[in-house]
Amino acid sequence: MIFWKKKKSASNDDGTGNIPANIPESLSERSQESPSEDASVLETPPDSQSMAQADAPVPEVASSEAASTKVSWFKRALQKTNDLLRTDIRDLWKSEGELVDEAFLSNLYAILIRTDMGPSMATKIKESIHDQYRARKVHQEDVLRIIRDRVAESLKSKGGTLNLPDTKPAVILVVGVNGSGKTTSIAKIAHRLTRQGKRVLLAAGDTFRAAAVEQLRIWADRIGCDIVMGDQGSDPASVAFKAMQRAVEEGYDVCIVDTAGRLQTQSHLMQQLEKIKRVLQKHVETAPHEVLLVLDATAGQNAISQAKGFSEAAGCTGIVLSKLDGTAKGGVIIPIAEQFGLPVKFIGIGEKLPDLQEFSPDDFAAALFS
Ligand SMILES: Nc1nc2c(ncn2[C@@H]2O[C@H](COP(=O)(O)OP(=O)(O)O)[C@@H](O)[C@H]2O)c(=O)[nH]1
Ligand SMILES: [Mg+2]
Repeated sequence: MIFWKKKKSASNDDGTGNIPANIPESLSERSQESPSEDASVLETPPDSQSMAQADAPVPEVASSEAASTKVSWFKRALQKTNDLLRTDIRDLWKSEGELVDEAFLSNLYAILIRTDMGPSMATKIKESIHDQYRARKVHQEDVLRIIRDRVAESLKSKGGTLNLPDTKPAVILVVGVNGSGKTTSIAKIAHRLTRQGKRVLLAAGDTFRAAAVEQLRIWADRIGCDIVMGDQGSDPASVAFKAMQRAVEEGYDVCIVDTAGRLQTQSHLMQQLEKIKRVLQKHVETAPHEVLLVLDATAGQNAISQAKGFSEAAGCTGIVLSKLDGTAKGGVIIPIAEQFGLPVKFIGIGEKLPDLQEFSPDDFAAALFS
């Protein structure tokens, strides 16, 4: 078992000179003296080489915008969806006011479905427009307003913040399928909490792949928080145990536990998750205080719906919807919020540390259909 302390310098070099896939860029040339104060370091995205190896999208957003207002933040997140909607909806109007007939309504329905908002929401919107404007002419702004209102209404009370106790340590367990964005989201959450003045300890519970541990270690180093790691292939529950022991003894505010990707059908891995939870509870009876399910917004509605059983089996308490920047189907958050019955705690819109925001239904609806 290795206890990782923040080092003054570190390198990704694995001896071969290769940068492992899927991890933030090398820290070898960066000063780690006071990383949490150096925004430019914290906001630097992973380098293009590791990104290409990971076959993931390169972030398109400028980090300087990260501090802008929440609505514009959501606009960035939903830019692709917003572009699609605006172009397609605009195309419905051949003249200033368009007659609301069957053809118009079914064209509008088809556009809404393309955002992945799901048939139930799209039907509600279609019916609202039908009821209010049947056989009359409707303007584009009125349609957008109705869409926005219905979406905001259905998402109301579907947002939520982290529900952490005042007692130390608060424990967050992060679960989901492979590649959904667990480790990156952990880094973003740890960064957020660290900036709020909390002492955060990470537990590298994905012991299957050495690169997964290394990925989290580099993030920890960059954020300036501590990490507990096990050897590759070691029992993730033992990593969780050591991390919790340390978190309690050394008075950390928050302990965040990373896990390997798993599916509900992999019963041994589901049992392993149960074991991790039991171990956490040995130290803090009420732990884990949050079990966050990370869902990849680009995975498509079916893949996401399949995670419902997993969410129930794993006792999830909230959702992190990652990679909203990479999809024109940002409407997917609507069926997610409806089907899972869980609050959407955060949405992710990029690979950098500030690219995470608490989910706000009103801001989201405003940004999606502005
Ligand atoms: N564009 C984008 N990429 C993301 C986001 N979150 C994670 N990723 C990328 O998705 C890939 C998988 O993420 P990772 O955190 O390793 O997933 P894990 O296997 O669930 O731990 C990596 O290349 C990340 O950089 C996001 O919000 N936006
Ligand atoms: Mg991971």
